[in-house]
Amino acid sequence: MDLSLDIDGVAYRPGYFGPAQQAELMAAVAQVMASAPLFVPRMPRTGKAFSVAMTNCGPLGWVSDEAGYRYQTTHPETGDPWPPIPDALVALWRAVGAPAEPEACLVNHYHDRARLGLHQDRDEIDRAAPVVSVSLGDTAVFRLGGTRRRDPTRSMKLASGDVLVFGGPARLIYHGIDRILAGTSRLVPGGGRINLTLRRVNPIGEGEA
Ligand code: MD6
Ligand code: FE
Repeated sequence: MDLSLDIDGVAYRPGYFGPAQQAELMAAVAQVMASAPLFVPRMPRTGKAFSVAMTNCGPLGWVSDEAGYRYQTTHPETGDPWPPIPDALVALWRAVGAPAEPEACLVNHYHDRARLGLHQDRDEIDRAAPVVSVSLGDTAVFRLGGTRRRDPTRSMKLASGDVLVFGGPARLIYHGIDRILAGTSRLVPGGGRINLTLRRVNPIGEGEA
């Protein structure tokens, strides 16, 4: 399936990964979570817990706590380096035609009542590369806005196997998760939804593994 960005910088490819590929991805992500356990990020300053639990794979991982948002090379609780990004996700990133290898893959886990407020992905220094997202498990109600917080938003559903890419003019659009439609999939052990987002953090040629 073609992954080139639409004119507005978004590529939405429902069902990009079929059921068998989703099961393989889920097994690879379970391995990631076994070596880098899910943790609960906290809001900068207030320390309020996110409703989403997360981990990372790749040379860098995104973390958030009282000290702020940042990318770092180690897990905040175990102190270990993040495990490698599963091959199928690196292949997806390459299929998008991104100019350099991915440096971070965020793994977000949503239980039934978890949500993620409207945000921009702007903690990366290199924003020339797109952000590539894969959804697994329960369907999410996703909110997609514009590059300004006050821009109108629309709602769409992200189901297991769907791929969403934000690049070019859409790289900094506001987006979030309104809610999870519990019980819509049986892919994730114990239920819920997992979202994987692949990113480039540093400009090409810097921080190269
Ligand atoms: C989620 N996704 O789907 C959250 N960010 O659970 C994101 O925050 C996201 O899907 C950047 C690009 C695509 C995304
Ligand atoms: Fe995001």
